[in-house]
Amino acid sequence: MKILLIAFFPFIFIPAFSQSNTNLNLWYNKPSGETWENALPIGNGRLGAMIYGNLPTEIIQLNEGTLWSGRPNRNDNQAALAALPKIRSLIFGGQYKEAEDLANKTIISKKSQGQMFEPVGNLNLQFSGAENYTDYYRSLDIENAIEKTTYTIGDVKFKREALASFPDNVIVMHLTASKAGRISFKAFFSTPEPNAVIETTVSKELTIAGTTIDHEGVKGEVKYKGIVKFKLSGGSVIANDTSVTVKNADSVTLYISIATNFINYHNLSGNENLKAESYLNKAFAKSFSTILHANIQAYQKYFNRVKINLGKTADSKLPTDVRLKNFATDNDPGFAALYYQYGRYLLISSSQPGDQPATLQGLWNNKLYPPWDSKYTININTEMNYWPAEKTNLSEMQQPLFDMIKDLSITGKKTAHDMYGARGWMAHHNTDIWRTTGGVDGAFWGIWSNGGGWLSQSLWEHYLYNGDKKYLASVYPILKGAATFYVDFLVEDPHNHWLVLCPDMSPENSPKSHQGASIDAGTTMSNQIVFDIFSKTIRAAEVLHKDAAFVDTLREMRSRLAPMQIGQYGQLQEWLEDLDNPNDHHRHISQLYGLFPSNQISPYRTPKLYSAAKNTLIQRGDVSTGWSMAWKINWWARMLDGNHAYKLIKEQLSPVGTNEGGGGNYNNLFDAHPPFQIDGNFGCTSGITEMLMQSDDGDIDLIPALPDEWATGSISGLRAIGGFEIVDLQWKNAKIVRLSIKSTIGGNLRLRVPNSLAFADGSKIKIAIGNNSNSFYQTEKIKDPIISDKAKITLPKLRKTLVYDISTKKGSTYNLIAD
Ligand code: FUC
Repeated sequence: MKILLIAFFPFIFIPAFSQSNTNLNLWYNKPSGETWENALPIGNGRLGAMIYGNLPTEIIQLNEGTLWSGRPNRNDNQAALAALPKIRSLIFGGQYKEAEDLANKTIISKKSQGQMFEPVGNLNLQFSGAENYTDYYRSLDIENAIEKTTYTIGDVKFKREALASFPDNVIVMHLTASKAGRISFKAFFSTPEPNAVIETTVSKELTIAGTTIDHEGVKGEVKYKGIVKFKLSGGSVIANDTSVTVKNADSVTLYISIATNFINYHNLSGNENLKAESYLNKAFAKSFSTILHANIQAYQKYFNRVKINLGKTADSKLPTDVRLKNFATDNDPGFAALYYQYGRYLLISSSQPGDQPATLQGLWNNKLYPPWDSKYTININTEMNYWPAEKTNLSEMQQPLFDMIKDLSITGKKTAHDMYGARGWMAHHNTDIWRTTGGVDGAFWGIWSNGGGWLSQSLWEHYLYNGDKKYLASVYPILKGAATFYVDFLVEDPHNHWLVLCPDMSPENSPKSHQGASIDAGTTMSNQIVFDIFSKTIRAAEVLHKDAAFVDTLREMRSRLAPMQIGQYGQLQEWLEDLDNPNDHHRHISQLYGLFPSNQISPYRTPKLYSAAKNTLIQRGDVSTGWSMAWKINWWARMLDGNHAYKLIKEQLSPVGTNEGGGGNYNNLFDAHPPFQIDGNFGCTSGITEMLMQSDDGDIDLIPALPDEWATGSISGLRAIGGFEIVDLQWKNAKIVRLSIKSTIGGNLRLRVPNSLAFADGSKIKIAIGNNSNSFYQTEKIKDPIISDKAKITLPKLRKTLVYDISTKKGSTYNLIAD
């Protein structure tokens, strides 16, 4: 029969993934206790909760994405424009300290330094007689987006299940027991919010309501309302003043609804009471099982698009906290795959269309004064949050980011105008729910004008993945606005006559020669960002047949930008002058923006710069804060060095506190700066993708950076630019054995692979020649670097690859096998 099947259906592709999505559980055999970072996150984009799984008192820590301190406000400093000529001349004259002092007075905001993402509080469930329990287990099943806690007391087995429903807009917890009448608890709220009022209603609901706090001179005006309603089978429910008591129930479902008066960044006229009630009433009519099944379906629509299998070892049977401890020494490829998918779970859970983008902590914060306000740091952190979105097939999750960029293009227009006398729009290095765009935190950090230039590139990236010209036309004005700001803000540097930003800085680093100041002109990252936003705007205008004169201006100005430079230590210079210290281990390596996420530095097109980027990576070292290590995984993947990328994954996936110098993970696999910052989670998911597939350098490069540990594996569902989808990729001993790619737009498919492939019917594939004709794969010409006489540059020795061209039709799938 086998022979017969092979004879008649030689080209059937059997999906290899039936085995791969097992074990997508974070699980533990002890409760969270006091530690928030032990609790497990659930979220539906707007509502977030951390489930502690505690006994005798369960804690459900609650968040709502629009619950922020403050009210609509702006934080520009109107003194900037008048001071600009003086600041510029101080910088060009080398008087950095004086320039920074003046910038502190005139550019840095004297108002809000950004508002804070706030918690609602904790819903506590105090179970009577639950001090002594056995058989304890809690888990977060990221394949089904559900948290479960189970335990036994005496002869009764108890179970709690919690989810944040995408379609039903509520958080639900379902409590069951193996014997009737055994569920009894008291439910009550506790909260750090000082203005909260906690009550019960005649319908025996428990409510929390209030207005958020004032912060840095901005009055708190976000009103919120939370309602918990209890559905019992058996038993009774009694409402006291500020608590609800459930007695002797067979099962209980808690429906938790929260809403605020927030409509958008300039409108707080919503009715939090009506919204919270309406979500609640609609959901309460449904059973837990109806809500559960609808939720799994809604969630899996996104989650199931990508499946990954990197292999499995005995460690996969261990609790998650133990796997985390062992990861540095054990071979546990399944743990890396779990962490990878957890990143996708977290993005789906914290960034849904119509809601707010993922903050520094995604959607999860329990503090009234969270680290860095749990807002948006846009000189790396927010961008990193969205790196996995397109390539791991979660394109829709970018929508909240796109909405924020659109808002910023409006608020940031006034900032560009008032502070810099420029057209277009800009943002400094932070923003918040009010879309503030002023400079904050002091000149050392805040004199950075690339928030708009960097963020808006994701609008172009989205087009590269979907090829939708109507969409491109709708976002083109935002791209154009970001480019226009630079057209007006760039100035000629008097020494080299390049066009540079001034004032400028390289995120949060300073060269020794600047007496502690970071302020400068024409830093490498800024030059790269301006180059990219100009190039992308030019290409967008060309696709849309628009703005020929503006395109000419951008081309002309782009040609006058400073080239990248290789300094005396063979490093890619961070600043216009050769000021890098080879012993500097600063967490930001902003000049490597050009290597990733940008594609200006390439092993094939710019080998000298590529080699310099490698020297910089080595000089800066590996261990650092969480997000910095996550960025390094992406960089080493671009270096085509899978083993070095894997070393960083090991360093990142270690218990917090293990590495001297920072980073690590908490038991719930929240990435640690420390403290918790979610960018590291997302950055790692992006990095692992880059190890398996890259599509930014003129082709689709498959398994470009495999570590030895992942010599055999498979992945399905990744997206590449030009609308290609990796339907199935399987490799063995670091060679591709099967590959199936769907073309959703058509056009030339250029593949770079480690071994020779043929079509599944045995026919040959054309070896690629010349430029890739696919318009989505065009790369920009990069100026030759200026190289210091002292620099030693060793050109890279690249692995051998084969490059193929397949001309594809929209909607067709191409099946390839090892030849
Ligand atoms: C930037 C980084 C810090 C931190 C903060 C939220 O300022 O330099 O390390 O991640 O953002």
